[in-house]
Amino acid sequence: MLTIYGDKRSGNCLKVLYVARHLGLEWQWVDVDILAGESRKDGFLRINPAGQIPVVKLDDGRHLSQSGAILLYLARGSGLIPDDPWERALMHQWMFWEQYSHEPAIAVRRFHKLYLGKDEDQIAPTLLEKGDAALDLMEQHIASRHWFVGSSMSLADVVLVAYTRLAHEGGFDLESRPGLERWIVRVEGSLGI
Ligand SMILES: N[C@@H](CCC(=O)N[C@@H](CS)C(=O)NCC(=O)O)C(=O)O
Repeated sequence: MLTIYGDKRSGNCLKVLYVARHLGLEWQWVDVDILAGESRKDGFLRINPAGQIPVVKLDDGRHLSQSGAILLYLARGSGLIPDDPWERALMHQWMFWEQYSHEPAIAVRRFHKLYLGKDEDQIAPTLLEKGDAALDLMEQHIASRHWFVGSSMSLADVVLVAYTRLAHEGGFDLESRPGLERWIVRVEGSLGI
């Protein structure tokens, strides 16, 4: 059975849960409280020296971290990864973009507001600018499409939806982005969330 170490408020951890459920894997969840410093304790650092969640433990005892690496491993051979090399490359393109240009603004702003309870004036304004730019780029891409890549849901949709569907908790406006709102409902429906 797969063991997922995570926090159910974390989009990066939820990505793993969404895919495990979608693929019908057997899994168990172990809560890790990052605010209490649990991911930085010796026991946890032995399974991920980077001190971060999510981490999964495989049946044979091996551990894997980084949500993108975990998803690519779990979803190997499934319909979530396109067979076509070009579409697969486009999926990777969106996954890498999410980690560098989306999550560091949208998830981090949400973390400041939701986890740390900061007021607007205590949060760097660049996070809002960068997050809005990411959401605008997504809206432009998805407005005329059903899925980010190709003709069915892929890991690109899964990683992008995780924090986009929670972006309002970071103070981002989704109502002015109707293509994104329609896509979120579509992906949530397919993932059963
Ligand atoms: N790129 C990593 C990011 C992991 C990450 O930032 N995890 C956060 C929770 S969402 C964490 O563990 N923070 C605690 C810490 O860094 O001490 C991934 O996608 O898995």
